[in-house]
Amino acid sequence: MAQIWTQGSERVDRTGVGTRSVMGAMLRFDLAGGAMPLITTKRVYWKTATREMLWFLTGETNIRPLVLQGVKIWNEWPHANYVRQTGDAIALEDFVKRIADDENFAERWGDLGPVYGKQWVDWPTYRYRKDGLYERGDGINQIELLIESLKVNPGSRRHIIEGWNVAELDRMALPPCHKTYQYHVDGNRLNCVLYQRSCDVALGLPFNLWSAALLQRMVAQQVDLEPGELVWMGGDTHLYLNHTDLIEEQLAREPQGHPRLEIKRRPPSIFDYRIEDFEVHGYTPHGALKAPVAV
Ligand code: DHF
Ligand code: TMP
Repeated sequence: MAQIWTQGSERVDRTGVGTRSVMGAMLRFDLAGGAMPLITTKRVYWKTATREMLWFLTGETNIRPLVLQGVKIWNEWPHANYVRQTGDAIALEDFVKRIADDENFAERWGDLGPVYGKQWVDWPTYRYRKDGLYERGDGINQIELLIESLKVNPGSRRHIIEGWNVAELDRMALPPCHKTYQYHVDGNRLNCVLYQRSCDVALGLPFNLWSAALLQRMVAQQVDLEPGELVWMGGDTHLYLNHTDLIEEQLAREPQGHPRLEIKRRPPSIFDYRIEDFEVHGYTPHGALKAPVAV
């Protein structure tokens, strides 16, 4: 944060808010012993991030299941889309209430398009027919294939989950930010590199780090490996100019404590984890800090 804030170059971004940004950044975390990259200089809602990760793994792309759990982090984008398309300037809270109360409305207006969940567990394929036309083939479950390849061929350099489906980007509310996860078996340890093309360091990154480590822990548990290193790599790594108060407050605070994640059960598959399976120990963060999200 300090490096971006003092040395980043100012640029106009898609949202019009403006950022200070560096291109190319790396963070490394050792997850041995259950350690987690859970930020302590502000309270991070790790259960919210966990619910989002479990939602990705269901293949769901509609915000309704999140809304029904009180998770608000994806609400702005379907709302903005609704307002743009209908011209109805409904308030965000009223829109979200309708998503919760009206299943048909949610089906029409709550979907983010083929984002993470869809690409991870049901990447679309096409089959060419003899007449030269093509039809839908079976979707590819990248998560299931990852677990299989880690078990059968641990030494592989192809353990990848990819969100960047070029053919479908134009139908996504937001093209994937945490777009590529690559896993790597080193002895009995499972390492991971995450490539994030675009990173909102104040709001997005705390969630992204937690979630990447969480997924790594779940995958490791499923293939009977110990958690290894998480290497995070950022493309455009930025701070929004309207996050100044949060940034200065966070930079004035000292990190405190060493949070650890306990997974209380070994579910039968990667798709069977529930929120109750996760418990965090030793998390004594500084207070929460609010900042507006750039839409
Ligand atoms: N757009 C932008 N500009 N930045 C993002 O981080 C971002 N993240 C997305 C979608 N689009 C985005 C999905 N993930 C929050 C955290 C993660 C997230 C979206 C939003 C967020 O607002 N966090 C607040 C509130 C948390 C809460 O209400 O539970 C936080 O203080 O962490
Ligand atoms: P962009 O598509 O123009 O790059 O805008 C996406 C913004 O959302 C950008 O600020 C990065 C941020 N973001 C994250 O940092 N983490 C996430 O997980 C998501 C979905 C978005």
